[in-house]
Amino acid sequence: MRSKAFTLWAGLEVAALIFLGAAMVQGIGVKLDARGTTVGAGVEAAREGNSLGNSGAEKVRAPDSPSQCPPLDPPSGGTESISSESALRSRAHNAPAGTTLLVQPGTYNMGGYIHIVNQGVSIRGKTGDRDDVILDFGGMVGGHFGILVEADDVTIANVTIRNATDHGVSISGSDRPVLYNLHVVDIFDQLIKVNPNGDGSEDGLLACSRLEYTTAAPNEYTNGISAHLAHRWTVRDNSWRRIRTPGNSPVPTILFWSGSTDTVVERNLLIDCYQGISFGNASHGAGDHVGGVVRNNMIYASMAHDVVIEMVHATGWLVAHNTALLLNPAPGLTWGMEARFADTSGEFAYNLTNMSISGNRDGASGTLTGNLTNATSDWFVDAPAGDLHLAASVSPAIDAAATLSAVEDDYDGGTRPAGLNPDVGADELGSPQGVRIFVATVFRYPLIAGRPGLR
Ligand SMILES: [Ca+2]
Ligand SMILES: [Ca+2]
Ligand SMILES: [Ca+2]
Repeated sequence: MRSKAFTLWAGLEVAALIFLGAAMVQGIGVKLDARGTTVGAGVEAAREGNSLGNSGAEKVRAPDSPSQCPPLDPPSGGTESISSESALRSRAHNAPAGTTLLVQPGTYNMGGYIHIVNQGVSIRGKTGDRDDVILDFGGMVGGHFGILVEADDVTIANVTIRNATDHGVSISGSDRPVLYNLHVVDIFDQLIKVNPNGDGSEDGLLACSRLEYTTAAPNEYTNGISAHLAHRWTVRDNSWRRIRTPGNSPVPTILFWSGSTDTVVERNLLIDCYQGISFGNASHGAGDHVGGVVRNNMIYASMAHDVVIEMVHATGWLVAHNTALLLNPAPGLTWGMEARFADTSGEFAYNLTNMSISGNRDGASGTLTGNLTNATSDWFVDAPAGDLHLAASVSPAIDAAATLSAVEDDYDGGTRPAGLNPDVGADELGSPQGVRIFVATVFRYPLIAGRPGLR
């Protein structure tokens, strides 16, 4: 059932698609930003001084940790046990619709890409621990493409995907994909890609996953996820690390564009990514993204960075209750979040950060409500480790927000408000850890009834 608001927005979506038409270039995920900010020598120094390595020693509590992400429900259809890479590729391509392949623990040195073409054929690590099943595609350079999904209702879960060329997982306009409890690391191009085939990809979920480069992409072309023509996708409870290029090209970590609509990006942790969350892109035109919400994300950057939340050729968005501590901005950059271009409108509300928020870059109409932009590292529990939970007694942020109907919980899944009012930023201090929502029938959209533009 669609609300009146949704129907109106659907009309805009159609207009956006018509507008995009020939301008949309499939497969291009890199941001072509006119700002031209570049950063040189400071990067390596920042890396060397960076305490956030790739080991398990990180102190920060990641949103994708097993303690915070419940296991999926058991497969509903038939299952097959898989214990070789040849069987995995063969059965992924040939198993009957609805089959779940349960992959036994081990490291699988893939001899080619995994190609799913039958509806509902899914791949799950058998144990539920993504570290137990490693799909190694042979190298960012000279290896194989990862997993290509050309069927609806496909789940990929509980595995590590590494060392692939092109993409770790590519969704060809297929609907209802579930990407869950994955570790995706060191992929030549976008780690996750959604291509604008047919009517696009509807109701996708990327959750409870860790996505990263060990150091950086091998060239200047990557994103964490680049999604074209994606509708009602949710990206939540993931951690993202070092999504960046050797030359610091302005590549967003989480990018939804090319006529995408009603994206939800929430409770993600971004550490040392060059850019963060983007709806729309400067290389496109009006209507690049419609609707959506960016809420309760934590973004920490000690390495060189550009803006970390940007709304570009995008309308009807809400960017609320995000926390961003940004310590190494590109030369000349004085703001960390922006709305850009005259065809862009939406609201920044109750974000907590240490850099300015530009609501009107290049004529944009981004309203600013109750944001705090003077945070310092000592406002947070352990900023050097990327833990941006509020330290006790950070008086400017505590209880300083008004209630937004679109933000009922916090970064931890705790209920807002604790105390008199909601706190500014992603953390509600003193709110108990919530149980993350994963009811099978509604998990793709664990949403709050009545939010404009969402169903
Ligand atoms: Ca579709
Ligand atoms: Ca409060
Ligand atoms: Ca909290």
